[in-house]
Amino acid sequence: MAGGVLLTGFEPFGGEASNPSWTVAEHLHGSTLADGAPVQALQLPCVFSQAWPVLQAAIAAQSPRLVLALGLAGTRTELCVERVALNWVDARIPDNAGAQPLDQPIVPEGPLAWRTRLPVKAMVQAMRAAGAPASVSYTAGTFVCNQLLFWITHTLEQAHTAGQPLPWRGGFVHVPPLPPAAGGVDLALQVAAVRAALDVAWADGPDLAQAGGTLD
Ligand code: PCA
Repeated sequence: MAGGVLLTGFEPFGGEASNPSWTVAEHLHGSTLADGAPVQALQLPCVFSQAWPVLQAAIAAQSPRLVLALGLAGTRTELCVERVALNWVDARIPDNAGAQPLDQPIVPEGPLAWRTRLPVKAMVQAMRAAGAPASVSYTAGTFVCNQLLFWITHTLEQAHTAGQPLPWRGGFVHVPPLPPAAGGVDLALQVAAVRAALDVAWADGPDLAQAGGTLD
């Protein structure tokens, strides 16, 4: 599995019975990308103190070349490729261990935000080509998902700042609910979209130089 793709999803949280982010990741477990790279799926606890340590241990054990974390954004209606992670936590609800950190940095000495180096616009284009609604997002929220993306990007940017080659590449995609939830996107479509985005991320080409962003 060394050199492959590590695709994570989260366990259910907030009293829900399931989490589509894990359902999608699970469907891709054991598959291979267009150029043959194996995909390994891993479920992460929705716990502030555990999500990154569990992912870190899997990275150490599996030495993936690409890490893509998925999480549910229950009120979104598109797959959202996250561009930035904020160095900030403000939990609206307790995590699965009952922790509810309010208004605090994740890494007190760190920068306010990091960006992912994955080609987010090209990934969105691939998702749309697969027939799924998708867009670039500029906020991953202030809960466990944002914290995980912050640790992913913080780790990579520290290597970059130290002049080291990146040990792996990583990013985050928020998925919408599944039907029949309002705004739900079909499981097959979500799976196809994530797979298409993985192919693009794996290829490691330049991002699309096209207009994007938001004005609101
Ligand atoms: N979504 C939450 C945490 C776990 C998940 O799937 C979030 O967006 O932070």
